[in-house]
Parts: sequence; structure tokens; C-alpha cells
Amino acid sequence: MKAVIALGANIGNPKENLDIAVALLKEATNFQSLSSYYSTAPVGGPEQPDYLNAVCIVESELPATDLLSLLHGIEKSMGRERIEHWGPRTIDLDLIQYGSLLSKSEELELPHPRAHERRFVLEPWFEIEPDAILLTHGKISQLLEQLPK
Ligand code: PH2
Ligand code: MG
Ligand code: MG
Repeated sequence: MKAVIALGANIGNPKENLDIAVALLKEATNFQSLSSYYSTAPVGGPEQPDYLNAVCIVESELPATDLLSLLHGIEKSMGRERIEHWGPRTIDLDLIQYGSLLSKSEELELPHPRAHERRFVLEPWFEIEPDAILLTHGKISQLLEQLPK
């Protein structure tokens, strides 16, 4: 199944952090494609540095919760600390969409509940998969057109 994963970092050396996360994902999954890195203004949370964001697509047959654990394991191995909701982070790996799975459990909501309103997710995703459809909200090209710049 195709997994769409959003990457973000805004502490330390964000480019290096994204590079490392991508290398770890390549070791652990059947890695398909990676967008460019986008410098983005922080959305929500406290005052914090700009982010570097990207999206990648991997193929996996893992159960969704196992794929999520894999992402959390990479975050942890890279020294991510969960201090403040939406606060700055060395690396954030969010599962945006996984095959055609719909989930609303406490630990995992799929598709990601805020993906449709996040330019920092949709823009890199559009770069590598222009025809993509966010299961809950439709064509990402149209969502992007409706979002403020
Ligand atoms: N992640 C957040 C909150 N705000 N803003 C940007 N620009 N990029 C992010 O990845 C981001 C954010 C929570 O995960
Ligand atoms: Mg996030
Ligand atoms: Mg996250």
C-alpha cells in the first residue's frame, strides 16, 4: 500500500535532520519518491523557527499501527522530545494517508485530520503526485488552489 509521509524539522540543522530521516526511511521501507525541501513559516504553536518540510511516498504492507510505530521510532532515535503541542522539533514524521485506510482511533487518524488545510503538506505532495486525492477532501490540486498563499 502507498503511504504518504510528511516530514518537518525546525531545530538544529533541519536539512540534515530531513536527510537523516529519509536515509532511515530508505532502510526500513520500500522508498518510492521524495519531494524537494520547502522552507515554510510555522503554523500554530508558540513562536518558533521556520520549518523545512517535505513529503515522501513509500510502499509498505505493514499494519498502519506498525508503520506509525516505525515513524515514532525514527523520531525517537533522532532525539525528538515531545514537550509542547505543536512546538519546535528536530524531526516530525506524520502519516498523512495510507492506501485507502480510514481510521479515527485515538492513536491514529487517517487520513491526517489537518492535511487538507496545510500548504506545507499539500505543496510538496503535489510536487511528487500531482493527481493525488486526499480521501477525505478530494483532489489535492483543488485544495491547494483554495488555500491562501
Ligand atoms: N508542524 C506542526 C505545526 N506547525 N508549521 C510548519 N510550517 N510546518 C510543520 O511541519 C508544522 C507547523 C505540527 O506538527
Ligand atoms: Mg506534524
Ligand atoms: Mg507528528
